[in-house]
Amino acid sequence: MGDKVIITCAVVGAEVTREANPAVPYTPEEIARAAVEAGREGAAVVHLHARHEDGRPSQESRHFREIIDRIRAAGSNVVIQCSTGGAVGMTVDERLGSLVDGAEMATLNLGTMNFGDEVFVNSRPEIVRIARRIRERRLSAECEVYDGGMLETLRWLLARGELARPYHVQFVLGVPGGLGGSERNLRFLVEGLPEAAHWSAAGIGRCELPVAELALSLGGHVRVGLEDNLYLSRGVLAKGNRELVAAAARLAERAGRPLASPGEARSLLGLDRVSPA
Ligand code: KMH
Ligand code: ZN
Repeated sequence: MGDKVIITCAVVGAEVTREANPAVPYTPEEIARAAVEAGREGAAVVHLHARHEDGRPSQESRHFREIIDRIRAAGSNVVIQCSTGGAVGMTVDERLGSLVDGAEMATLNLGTMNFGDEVFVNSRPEIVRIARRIRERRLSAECEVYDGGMLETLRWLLARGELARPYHVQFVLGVPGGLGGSERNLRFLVEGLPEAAHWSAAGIGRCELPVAELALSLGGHVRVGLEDNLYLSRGVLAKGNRELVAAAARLAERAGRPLASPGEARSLLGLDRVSPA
């Protein structure tokens, strides 16, 4: 048996719409239900964004509070990770609205990049500001890496003492404007980590499951979910996040990697060791 694998489910994100897949959750109730179902299928961590009723992205604290309360009220123990990436065009102040009580991890996006036809802005001073807030809130950072240069920013943050350990790294491959989801790219990124760290990989669009399979074979963890990909297979829409998590769980079984429970994920990721600000 290989090492335990943490499956993260990115249940909604900021970009995907119900027009593209009717299973995309919008309301706090729908997002919480999707997170709970993902947990039942084997996800140990849920990566959360929020939406307004009409589907527009929201980083409002009240939405995140309601989602987390509903997840816990349903008896789910999944690790809660809140996005500080939000949506393209939001200010950093808006984006930080997600860091409410009950969050355990928060994302830290490590650079500015083309994000489809838009620009996702994360200047170095903004990254430092978000990293400091994550630390003040005693959360564990998940560093989102979309391109090779972002590993240099990771190294820079560590050298300046701006990134608290333990942190986690998520390689997000396949965003138009970032590195594509190939084996060569994932190996290049893993080999470029500045120090030993837990890492996971997420493939956008049709490379979601191939990237998951690759990450499993390289000893990494895995992220799937409707934020990243709307299809279960070519031309077949996923009926929900649970189907994508179940597909990742099958790949893990085939790779001989048992699934980490939320409790096991907390200790693997050192969430119980997050140092005070
Ligand atoms: N919505 C993207 C622009 C994160 O969650 O931290 C950024 C994103 C990353 O989804
Ligand atoms: Zn996200």
